[in-house]
Amino acid sequence: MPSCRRTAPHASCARPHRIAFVFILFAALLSVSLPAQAASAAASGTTPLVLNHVTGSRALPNGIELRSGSAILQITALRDDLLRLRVGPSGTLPEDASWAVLPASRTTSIAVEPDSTPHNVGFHTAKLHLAVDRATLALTVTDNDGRVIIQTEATHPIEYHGSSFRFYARSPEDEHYFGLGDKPGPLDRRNEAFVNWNTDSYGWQESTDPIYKSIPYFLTFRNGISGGVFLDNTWRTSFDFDKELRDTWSLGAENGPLDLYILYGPTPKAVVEQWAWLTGATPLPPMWTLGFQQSRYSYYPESTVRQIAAKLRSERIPADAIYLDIDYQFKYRPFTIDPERFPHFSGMIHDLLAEHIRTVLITDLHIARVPNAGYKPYDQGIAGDHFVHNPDGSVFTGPVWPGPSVFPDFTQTASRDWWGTLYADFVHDGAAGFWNDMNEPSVFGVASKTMPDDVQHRIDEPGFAKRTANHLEIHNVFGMENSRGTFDGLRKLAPNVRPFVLTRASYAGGQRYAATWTGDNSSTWNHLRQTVPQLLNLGVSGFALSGADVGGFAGSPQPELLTRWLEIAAFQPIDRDHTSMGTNPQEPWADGTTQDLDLRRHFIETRYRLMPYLYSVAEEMSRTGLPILRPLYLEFPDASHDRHPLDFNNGSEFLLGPDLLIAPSPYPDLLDNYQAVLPPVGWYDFWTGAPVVADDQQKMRVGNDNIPDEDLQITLHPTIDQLPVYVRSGSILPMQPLVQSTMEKPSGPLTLRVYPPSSPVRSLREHQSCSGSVYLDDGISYAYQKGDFLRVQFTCSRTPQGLVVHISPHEGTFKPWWNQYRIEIYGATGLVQSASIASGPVTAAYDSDHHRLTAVIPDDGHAIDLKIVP
Ligand code: NBV
Repeated sequence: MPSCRRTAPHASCARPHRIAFVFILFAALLSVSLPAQAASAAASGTTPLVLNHVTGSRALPNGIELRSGSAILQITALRDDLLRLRVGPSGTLPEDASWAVLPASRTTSIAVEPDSTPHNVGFHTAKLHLAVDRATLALTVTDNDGRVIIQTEATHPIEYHGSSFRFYARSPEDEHYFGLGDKPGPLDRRNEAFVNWNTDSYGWQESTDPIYKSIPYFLTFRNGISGGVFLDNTWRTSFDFDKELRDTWSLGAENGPLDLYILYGPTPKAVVEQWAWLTGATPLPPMWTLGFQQSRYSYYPESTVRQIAAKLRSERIPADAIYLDIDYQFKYRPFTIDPERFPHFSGMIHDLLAEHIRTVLITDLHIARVPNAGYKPYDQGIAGDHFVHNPDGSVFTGPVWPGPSVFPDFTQTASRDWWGTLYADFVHDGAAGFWNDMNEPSVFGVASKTMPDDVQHRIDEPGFAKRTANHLEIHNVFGMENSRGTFDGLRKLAPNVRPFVLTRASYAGGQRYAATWTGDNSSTWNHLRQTVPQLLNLGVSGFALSGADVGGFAGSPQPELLTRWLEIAAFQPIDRDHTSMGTNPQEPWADGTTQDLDLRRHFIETRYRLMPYLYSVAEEMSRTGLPILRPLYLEFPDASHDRHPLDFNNGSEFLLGPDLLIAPSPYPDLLDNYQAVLPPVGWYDFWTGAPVVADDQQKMRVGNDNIPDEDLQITLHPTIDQLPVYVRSGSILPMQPLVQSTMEKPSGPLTLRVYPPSSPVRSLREHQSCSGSVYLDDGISYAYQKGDFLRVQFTCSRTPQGLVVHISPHEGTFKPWWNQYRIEIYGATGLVQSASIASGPVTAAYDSDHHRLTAVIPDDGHAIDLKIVP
């Protein structure tokens, strides 16, 4: 019997030859889950529509149009490396509109060269070849080297069952799949099946699916070569990777368009950058969001919030933000303040700001249905007809935190715009960020946990036909459009301030509006472990700025768990300690020994010392879409001997930006030794500065097929006071003196940690180089877009005389906080003969404990070279 474990029953459970018994066995389930037409097709025994031959074809300037019986298919090239397939089963193509894809990208296309043989019809671009088998409609996309990027299943590539459809493709046994957002489970999606239906999933576990987000997009990886597949369909969609059918992946939807984008790398990085081209990159966040954030459900009254802020400072835990959860509100009504709990709301926010702590407010989307109570969001929303309707035209009401509630119709531009105005008072009060929770949308008291399927949403949006859609179509984009309304509203209210919005639910492309977190995880070791694959998959799915509740939301962590979690999260994009109502205190000083507190502080301090690097990585993210947290395969696609993706230990290792590798134990609660894999480029220990296993490094070379995987492994012994962190040799890492908040100006030089390639400075004879850069701006405004930023590039190169560190002149007008560089050259084995800059010799000190030479040189904005003669 076909298995659809983890998935709601969907059309993929039924191949044509299995349909009869599937219908009998799952009749009850199907009638619940399939859309009306499909269910009635099932009931009446309607034959599925299988698109399996070409009955006509027509070349288009940018692609090809095919007929298969009653169906029309259009395959076009948006770019040389990006194709789009649209299918209309009854002869009309679906509406050309998208919530996810940027209009400018969706409407771009390039000219293609038609290809036709007696067997195939298709076209090619400069990078890709499409061939469609006339006899079977099997589609094959290959690159110029003949490597298959995607190949549909040969006999039944596409099937319709009423309005539901399924698309089947071949899954070679060495192909791997990543993405689909933060769905729990292993990093590699192979052998799993998933459903996309945004769901409030308090207490989710490793096997729970679906959870909060729907990102119907995945990245393929085979032999170091990557592609990407995006099903732009907002209905309930499902993906199966080799689970139902061996050697097959499939995707489908219960309704809506078959609108598929096929991306081609060939590197995984190129795929990630294409995904950002298609759906947008995460915008540059305010710098404070990269600081440590303290939250709980809920800090109140006001005195408690002040105490937490004061304690962060007195315990010298660097921090940038405090979150106020739903209890700050009057009767849980969004956009209100409980006057008894928070008598001096704005004053409190400003007092916290004076302590360099910003306030983030939760603003759920459910508006309390309280007519004639002077509640502006309800009164205005009703007056403007901004709420979602029932089929009979009345306003839909469902219970959530404030009791009976109504829901803004976020698919109408005017209603989103109105929603955005609700933030005016809070912005005026000085709140710095906003948190959109419960936006799946979550509705209490019903088994579905959400709105009824037949609730009516009005689509009134540029690029879309104006129409009414039922909830099944809009559900998965509701949260994204909620966060979009928030983001756009904040842009209007404070045009020169970068908004920070944190959303729980979203859809593909939602990274344009909000950062995200993984919802209500639990305070268990397994959930700590889950954070890494979740955040990595979110990152390649576009959500490059994300976090998991540090310490876990449900339950209370043991002291060691909280310590470990704070250690690991210090290297993750959003570092927010958050917990549920009724749990034990979970701030860094909670429970544990003095050693625990010291360690927790130390790791948060390390994050702040790394802020120049972290912010520079965030800036790269905003230009390219590359995530802050990176899977090893992204940076090292061909590092393993057989070019499988480096997801060793099921993705427990991760990179922070391109240069830092963090290798926590795959089982962080165990004391056993464990193996970590280091891609073969040479590494330094971040903490001690020592080159890693120097002897072995000589064997390590990227892409050397002769290197068995064991040569990339190191054995680590876990202890609570150590988290293995390595720096890629050949990198230059900018770091800063310790501060207690990103609002505090660091005092002293900018440190540049120079990690020369391979062996120690003294013995090096090779001409090899290293590089890095730093990006800085005011951290909060858009002035950087007008040139008020700073970028400096650093390189090091080995010359016959020694080593030269070259620093480029400042680019941009922003004046940094430093006027000196402290250059630390790692891998040194002793004092050097001389160190000099153009104006003369400089002092270089040797520190054997850290295997480094240090020299401090001035920075006046011009280029400067530091020459070291060993
Ligand atoms: O607003 C309360 C919580 C919030 O703390 C949490 O982060 C969200 O994921 N919220 C869910 C609603 C209630 C959860 C039990």
